Amino acid sequence: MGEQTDFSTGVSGEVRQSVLVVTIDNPPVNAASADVRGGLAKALAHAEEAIDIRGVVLTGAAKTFIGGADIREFGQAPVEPTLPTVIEALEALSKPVVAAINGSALGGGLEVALACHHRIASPLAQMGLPEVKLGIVPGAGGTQRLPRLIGIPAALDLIASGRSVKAHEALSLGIVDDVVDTDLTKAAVAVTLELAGSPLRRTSQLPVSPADPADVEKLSAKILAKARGQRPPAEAIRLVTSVARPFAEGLADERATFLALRDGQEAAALRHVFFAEREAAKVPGFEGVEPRPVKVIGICGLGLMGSGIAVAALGAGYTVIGLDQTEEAAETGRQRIIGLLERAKASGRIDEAGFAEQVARLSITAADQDLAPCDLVIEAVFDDLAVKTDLFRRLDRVVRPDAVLATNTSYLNPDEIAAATAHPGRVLGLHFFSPAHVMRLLEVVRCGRTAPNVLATGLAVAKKLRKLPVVTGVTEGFIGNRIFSAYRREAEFLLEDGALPHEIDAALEGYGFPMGLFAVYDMAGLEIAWARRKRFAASRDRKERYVEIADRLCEAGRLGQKAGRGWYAYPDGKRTIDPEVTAIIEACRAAKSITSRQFSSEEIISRLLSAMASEGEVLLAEGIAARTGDIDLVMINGYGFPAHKGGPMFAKAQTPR
Ligand code: T1G
Repeated sequence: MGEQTDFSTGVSGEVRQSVLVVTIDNPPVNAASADVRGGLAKALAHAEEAIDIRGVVLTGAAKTFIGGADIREFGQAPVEPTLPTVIEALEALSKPVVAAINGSALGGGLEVALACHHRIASPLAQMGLPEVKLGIVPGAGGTQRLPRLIGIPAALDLIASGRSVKAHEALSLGIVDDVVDTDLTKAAVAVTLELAGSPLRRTSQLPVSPADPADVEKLSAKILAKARGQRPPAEAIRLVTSVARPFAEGLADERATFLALRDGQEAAALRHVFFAEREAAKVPGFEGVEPRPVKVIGICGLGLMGSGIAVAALGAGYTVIGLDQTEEAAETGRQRIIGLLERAKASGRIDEAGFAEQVARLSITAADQDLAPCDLVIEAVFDDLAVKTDLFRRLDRVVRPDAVLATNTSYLNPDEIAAATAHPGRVLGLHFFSPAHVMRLLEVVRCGRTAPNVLATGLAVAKKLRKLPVVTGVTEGFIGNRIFSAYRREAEFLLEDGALPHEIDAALEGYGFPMGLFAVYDMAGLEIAWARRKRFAASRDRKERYVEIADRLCEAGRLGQKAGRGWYAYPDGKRTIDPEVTAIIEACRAAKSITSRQFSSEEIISRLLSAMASEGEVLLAEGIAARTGDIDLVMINGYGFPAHKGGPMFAKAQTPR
C-alpha cells in the first residue's frame, strides 16, 4: 500500500495497485461538509492527472459512507465546490470511480455513489434519499440519476417516501452492482482495475426505462394522499416523472426546487425537529453517567399497554417476564402478546425464526417471586395509587435492591409511588403512549429522588426500544398532557366564544393534524375525561373559566363514536355535524350571556398555538421541560402536531408578534 495523501482534513487517499483509494473521515457521519467537498474535488483532480493512477475507489471511515450534505451548513453562504459540482466532476472522470459503500449512504451520500461508475456495498450498508423528511428534495442529482438506474416507479417510491433500503434490497433494485461481505475495499480495487480502460457507465447517460403510466399514476396518488398537502413529495413526483427530458434540464430544475424548499419554513421546521430529536436524549449534567445493565425486563399488568410494552421489549432483544394478577389474566396477557407478534409476522416485520426467538424470550406468571431475576420492572397496572403503591411494596420483597422500578402512570404522582419502596432512588416513570409497540414517544419521568444512573438507565432502555425519549419532571400529566389540557381548554373556550366543533377540527386538519380534536375525542370516548372532571369538581377553582358543554353532552348520553354520538353524530358510522350539538353549545353560550362571533381558521389556529406555547413556557419555567425542542417533540410524536410545522413552540416563535 502506498503512502497516504491528505486532500483535506476529512479526505485522504492512498494508492493500492495503482488505484487511488479515497477515504472520507468526517465524524460523526461523514457529512459532505465544505472540507469534504474540497478534499474530494482535489482527490479527483489528482487521479485524473496522475498517469500512474488507473482508477479511484471512494469509501467512508467507520460505519458511514457519507451521511448526506452537512445540514448544519444550510442557511449559510454556499462554499464552493458545491456537491453538484463535485458530483459532476466525479462522473465525468476519464478513469473508473467505484463506490465502496461501507455504511450509510444517505441523501447527498447516495447521490455521490450514484454518480460513480460502479457501486459495491457491505451487507451492513443502508442507503436512501431521505430529503423529503427534511422538507426538501434531493439537490445533487438524485431525482435524475436514481430513476435512470432503477426505473421511475422504484425511484418514486424511495424518493417520495424517504425510506432507506438495506444492501440486499439495493442490489435487487439495481442501486448497487454487488454486495461483498469480505474485504470491501480490496474487492473495489479489483473491480476498478477490471473497469480501467473500458467504456464507463455514466448514470446520467443511461436511457430511462419506460414506465406504465397507470402504475406511475397510482403510485403518485398514494404518495400525495400520505403527503397531506406537503410540497416536497409533490415536487419529488414532478421531478422524477419528468426525467425523460434532457439530463441537464432536469438537474437545473431539481437544484432550483431544492434551493427554494431548503430556504422555506417547512424545511426549517423539519431541521429543527431533526436536531431536537438528537438533543432530547442529552440531559444536562448527565453526560457520561453509566446506566445500570438491563437484560431482563418484568412487566406488571398485561392489558393493552403492558402487552404493547412487552412486544416492544421483545423486539429490542430483552428477556421479558410478564406478571398479572391471576393465572387466567396472565394467560390472556400472553395471548394478547402472541397475537401482536403474529400480526408482526403476518406483515413481514419479523420472520418465522424471529417470531419463535421472541416467543422463547417471553415468560408469563401470576407469582411475584418469578420477577426476581428482573433488572427493570415496568408497571402498567390500573392507574390507581393504592394499586400501584401496593405493587411496588410487593416488588421490594422480590427484586434486587439495584433493580430499577418504572411506573407507566399517566396522571398519578410518581413521587408518591416511589415513596412506597425502600429504595425510591431506583424509581422513575416510563410513560409510554398507546399502542406502546408502535408509538415512538416515551416520556422519561425524573422523579424527585431518581438516582442519576437510574435516569440514564431509562434513557438507555428507551434508545434500545427505538423509542424517542423526552425527559420530564413530575407534574400532573407530565409535558404532553399538560400541553394537551391547555389546548383542549382553549378549544372549548373557542366553542363558547362562537366556533363550532367541525370548524375547529377543519382548521386543525387544514394546519396538518391528521384528525381534529373533537373527532379524536369522539374516537377515544368522552366518559373518562367526564369522570375526571366530576372527580375534581368539588376542588375546582371557581374563579377559573369553566366550559360546561362537554358535561352537557355526556349528560345527554353523547359519549362518543362508540355510543353512536358525541361531538358529532354517526349515522351509518359516518362522522356528521349534529344540529343537536350546535343547540347544546348555543344554550351554554346563552346561559353565560356570551355573544358569539365567527372565527377564521387562522384565528382558531393562532389561539390554540398560543395556548400550547404559553403552557410550554410555564413548563420550562417550572423546570418540568428542559428545552422548547423537547416540548415540540412530545406534541409531534404523541398528539399529532404536524412535524412540518415544527411543534407548538417552534411554530409560535415563527408567527409574527
Ligand atoms: N448533517 C449534519 N449533522 C448530521 C447529519 C447531517 N446530514 N446527520 C447526522 N448529523 C449529526 C447529528 O445531529 C448528531 O449530532 C450526530 O451527527 C449523530 O447523528 C444534497 C441536501 C447518518 C443514519 O438526512 O439519518 O443530503 O447530536 O445520532 O444514530 O440532496 O444521523 O452528535 O451533535 O443520528 O448513528 C440527507 C441524516 C441530508 C441523514 C446516523 N441526509 N442523518 O445515525 O447518529 S440532506 C440525512 C441520519 C442532503 C442532498 C441533500 C443519521 C445517520 P450530535 P445520529 P446515528
